[in-house]
Amino acid sequence: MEAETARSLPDTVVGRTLTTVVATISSDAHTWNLMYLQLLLEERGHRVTNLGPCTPVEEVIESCSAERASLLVLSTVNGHGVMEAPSCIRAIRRTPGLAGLRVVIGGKLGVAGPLSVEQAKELRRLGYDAVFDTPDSINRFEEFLHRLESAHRHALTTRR
Ligand code: B12
Repeated sequence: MEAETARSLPDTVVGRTLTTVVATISSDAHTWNLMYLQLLLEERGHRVTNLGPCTPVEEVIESCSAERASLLVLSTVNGHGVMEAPSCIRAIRRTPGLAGLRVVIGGKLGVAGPLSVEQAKELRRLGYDAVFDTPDSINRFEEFLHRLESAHRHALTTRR
């Protein structure tokens, strides 16, 4: 019965489990940030595909489409994020089938500390659902996840 219900959903939701992809931008070679996020998501019971460092945007798109992911978590710390993030989200939002994908980005996006309010706002305008690059980013991300998990649980129970 549970499997039937899950198959009829538009995304891969089983109970409160989200199907997630963790990736970075194509220039970024840092890996422990990705491992950290993978473990955080797995500890909350979510499925994670970690694409590793220097991820080409084409691979991110391919993986999110193939996995029918609900959430893409982009992490970048090398300081190039602020430059690469716009083209990345434009390519994702242009892709048929990924309109409903939640996409967040975080880490150390620039080289001068956290982004300005305007820079973060511009990234959200381009299509990111949230931008996390302040010292309290993990707490804010967990609050975001909590809201997303509740919304998915609600969607599942109302479709039964
Ligand atoms: C190890 C390291 C490297 C290693 C990486 C090896 C590897 N396999 O990962 C090597 C030597 C390859 C490297 C290279 C470079 N690095 Co480096 N590196 C580091 C270092 C020392 C530690 C990074 C780390 O592993 N941290 C542990 C993880 C768990 O923490 P984290 O990355 O900070 O992530 C946390 C948060 O940022 C946040 N977070 C991250 N992503 C996301 C995403 C979301 C959604 C959320 C909610 C939160 C979040 O949560 C994580 C847990 O708290 C940092 C300095 C430091 N102490 O942080 C510099 C640092 C990241 N590197 C830096 C730089 C500049 C470089 C180089 C450009 C240096 C150079 N001139 O060549 C290159 C870039 C290479 C490339 N192509 O990307 C700078 C970035 C500057 C900036 N953004 O302002 C840093 C901050 C050093 C510094 N103070 O200048 N680096």
